[in-house]
Amino acid sequence: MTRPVIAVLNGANLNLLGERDPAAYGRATLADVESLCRRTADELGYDLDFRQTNHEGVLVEQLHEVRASAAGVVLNPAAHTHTSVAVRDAAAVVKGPVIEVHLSNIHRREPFRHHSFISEVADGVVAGCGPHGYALALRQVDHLVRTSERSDER
Ligand code: DHK
Repeated sequence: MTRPVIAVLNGANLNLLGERDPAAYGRATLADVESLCRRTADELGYDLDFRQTNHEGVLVEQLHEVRASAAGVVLNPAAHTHTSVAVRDAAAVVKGPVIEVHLSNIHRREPFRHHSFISEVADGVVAGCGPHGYALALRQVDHLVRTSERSDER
């Protein structure tokens, strides 16, 4: 029997997790984050579609690709969070719940990281919880899928 899929999409520079600015992002690698997501999704009864790109347009296309097929999306837009109306508009057309994740607490960092174009169209935001934030986001996607508590007003 096929299981529903949760897509976890990661933006620019997250391929360098573990070596880039560990004070902000910690020592876990993207492979570590993927393993945690895979375990969590499996426990919740989902298959996982985990991706990373350094290109804004590719992230837009990935959101289009999963918009109707995924039960929900966990999105760490990374730097595109603070710059991209295109990623915001693509996140807005995803049918299932979208939870925005940041490893770091963007509100405790430089002022340019305080604004997110994505939050306005996300069903929830997790920031500052490190890799565990992805597991929290997956649980919230599952919760929203099961209870259909999300607003359809975005
Ligand atoms: C990751 C990045 O690469 C930054 O550009 C964002 C985000 C924060 C994170 O905390 O996961 O500002």
